Amino acid sequence: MNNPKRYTITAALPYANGPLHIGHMAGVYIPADIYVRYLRLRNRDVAFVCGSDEHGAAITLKAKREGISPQEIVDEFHSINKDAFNAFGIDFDIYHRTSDPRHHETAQDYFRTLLEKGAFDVHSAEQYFDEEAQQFLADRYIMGTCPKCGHDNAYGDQCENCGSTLSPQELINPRSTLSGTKPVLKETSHWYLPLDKHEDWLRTWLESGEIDGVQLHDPSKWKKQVLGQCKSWIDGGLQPRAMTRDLDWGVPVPVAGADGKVLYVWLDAPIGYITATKVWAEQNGKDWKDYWQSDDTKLVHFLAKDNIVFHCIIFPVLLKTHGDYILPKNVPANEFLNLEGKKISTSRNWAVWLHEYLEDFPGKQDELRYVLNAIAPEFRDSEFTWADYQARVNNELVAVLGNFVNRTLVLTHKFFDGKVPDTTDAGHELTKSFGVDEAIASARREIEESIEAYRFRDGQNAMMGLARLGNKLLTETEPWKHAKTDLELAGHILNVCLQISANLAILAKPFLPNTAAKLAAMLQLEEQSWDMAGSADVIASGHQIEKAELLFSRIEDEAMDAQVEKLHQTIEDTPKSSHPPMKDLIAFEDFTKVDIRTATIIEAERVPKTDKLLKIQLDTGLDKRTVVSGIAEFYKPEDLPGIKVSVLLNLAPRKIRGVESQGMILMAEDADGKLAFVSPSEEVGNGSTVR
Ligand code: B3M
Ligand code: ZN
Repeated sequence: MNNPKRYTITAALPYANGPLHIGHMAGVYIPADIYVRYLRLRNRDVAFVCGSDEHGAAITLKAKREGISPQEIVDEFHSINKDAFNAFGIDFDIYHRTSDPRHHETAQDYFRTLLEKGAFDVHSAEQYFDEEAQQFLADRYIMGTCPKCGHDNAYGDQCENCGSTLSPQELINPRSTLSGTKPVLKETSHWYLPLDKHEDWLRTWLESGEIDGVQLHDPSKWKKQVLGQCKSWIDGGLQPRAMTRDLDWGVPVPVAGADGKVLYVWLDAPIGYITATKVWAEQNGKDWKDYWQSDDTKLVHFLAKDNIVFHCIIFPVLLKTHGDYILPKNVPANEFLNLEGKKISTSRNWAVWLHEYLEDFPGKQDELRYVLNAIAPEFRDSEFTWADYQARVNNELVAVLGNFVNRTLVLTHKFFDGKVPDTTDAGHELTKSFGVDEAIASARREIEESIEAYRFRDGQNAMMGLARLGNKLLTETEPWKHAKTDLELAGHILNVCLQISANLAILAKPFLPNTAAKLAAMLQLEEQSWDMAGSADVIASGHQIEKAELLFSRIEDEAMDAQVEKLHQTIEDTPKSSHPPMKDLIAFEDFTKVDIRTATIIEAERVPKTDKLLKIQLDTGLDKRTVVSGIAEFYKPEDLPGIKVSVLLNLAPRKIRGVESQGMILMAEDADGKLAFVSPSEEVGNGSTVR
C-alpha cells in the first residue's frame, strides 16, 4: 500500500485542571510521540497537534471550590502541562488551548454548519435546577445518595464509591453543590445529536472500513479491544446525546436566544484538534484543510480507553455530518496503567506526577520514557512499580545500552586514539557467527513494522535487541585482549561495535531522543537519517569520534525507597489539597443552638498511650473545665498554656479514652489536614460569645 501523502496525528487534550502523571504519558503521549518522531525520520509530512481541554464542569467545580475563576485554573495548568510535555520531549507541532478565542470561533462555526445540515434535534427535557443559584446543574454539580450502594456523596454522573454510571435523577436526596439546596426539575431545551440514526453506517465503517463502498481504513489494523468497545456500544443501542449544556463556562452556543448555554465539552474538545491545526498551519505557511479535508491524509487519534467512544463514535458522526472532513484511519487507544498495585487516582494523590519526577530525577527523562514505553498498556492494563523502574534502568539501559556504547568508545580511544579502525578479512571470520549484518538490518525492519502497527513496545525491544547483541559480541570476543597480540583484529571488532552504536544512534531516536542525540554527538555523526540505519557501514574508517560520556547512571535503592515512601505517605493524608464540599444549608435557628465562647488554655498534657490526644484545662470565663482534643501531632503540651481559643461549650460531654471531655476546641483544618486554633484577633475576655 502506498504511504499516505500526509499525517494528522492528535493526542487527547488533557483537562487543564490538574498536572499530568505517568498514566497519561504511558497511555497517550509517549506512544504518539514515538509514532510522530518515526514518521518525521521517514520524511513524512506530519501535523502533530494537542492542547489543553479547558472547558467542562470539572473545571468550573474546582474553581468554585478554590474560590478562583476557571480561567485562573486553566492558565495555571496549561502552562504546567505544556512545560512537562516539553521537558519529556513530546514534540507537538502545536500545544493549543480551548479557551482561546480562535477555538471558540472555530467551534462555533463548526456548530453552525452542523445546524445548517440539520445535524441536531432540539428537544426539551426536565433537568435539575438550583433555585437559589438560579442555574441549571451539570451532572457533576449534583450530589446525593447512590441508589446502588448507598454512598452519600455520589455525583450526578457517577458514584466514585461503587463505580456505577448514574444519571442525576437516580440520586436519592439530591442536593446542589452550589447552594446545598434540593434542586428542582425544570424544563430546558438542548441540541441533541441523534446517535441512534447513525448506528448503521458507524457499524459498517468500524467493522469493514467502508462507507458507501469506499474503503476508508483497514479494520484488521485496529486494536481488537478498540473495535470491541465500539461494537458493544453500538450493540447496546446508541442514544441521542445532548450537545449543549446550561453552564456559564465554555464555548457559547452561537444561536440567538441560547444565552447561558455552551457547547458540550465533548463537542468542543475534539474540534480543538482542528483549531490547533489551523493555528499551526497559519504560522507555518501550510493549508490546514490539507490535514483535515483531504482523502490522502491519514488521521490517527492517540488516547486512552476511556475516550474511545468519543473518538470512534461521536466525533466521527460530527465529522461525517459536517461533510468536508475525513474520518480517522486508526484509533490505537491504550488501556490503563496502574501504580504499585492500585489504580492511579488523582484525587487520592496515588500517582507519579511528571513535574515531581523532573525534580526528583533531573535529566532522566529518557529513563522514564523508556520504562513507560516498555510497560505501556498497549493491549491490557499494566503496572508501574518503582522496583521495576529501577530494574529496567539498571539492567537494561545502564548494563546493556550504556555499557555497550561506553566500552566501545573507551576502547576505541584507548587503542586507536578515537579513530574508527578498519575492518579486516580475518576479523570478519571471527565476528561472522554473531550475525551482525542481518541483526542490524532486521532491527531496522522490525522497528519500522512495529511502529507502523502501533506496537511501540516491540519496536523498542528490537532496538534494545541490537544493543544486547553488541554487548554480547564485545564480551565474547574480548578485543582488549586481542589488542596486545593482534591490533588489527581488535580494530575489526571495534569497527563492528561502532557500526552497531551508530545504528543505535539512529534507531533509538523515536524512543529515546536525548540519548540518541548524545550518542550521535559522541560518534560525531553529522547526519542521522533513517535511511542510513540498517547497514553495518554507517561510519567510515578513520572517522574521529568524541570521548565517551556515560549515557545512563544507576538508580540506587535509596531513591526508590524514597519514592515508595512518598507515595504511601501522601495517600495517608488524603484528601489532598481539596476541601470537603459545603454541607447542606441550615436555618439560622439551627446556628443559634450552638454556644461558642472564647477561652484560655491553662494547662495541657498528653492522654497516655495515644498519639493524637491532649487533655486540656480551659478557663472559659464561666468555669474551668477539661476538654480532650486531637491536636498532639501539631502542638506540644508545654507550648499551649496562655493560648486563646474558641470552644464549643454546649456539646454534650463525652468520655474519650477514659477522660470526660466537656466541650470542644474549634480548629481550622486545611486541605492537607494541618490544624490551627481559631483565636480572637484582638484581646477579648474569656467567655465572650462567638457568633
Ligand atoms: N480532556 C478527557 C480526558 O482527558 C478529555 C480528552 C479530550 S480529547 C478531545 O480524559
Ligand atoms: Zn455507589
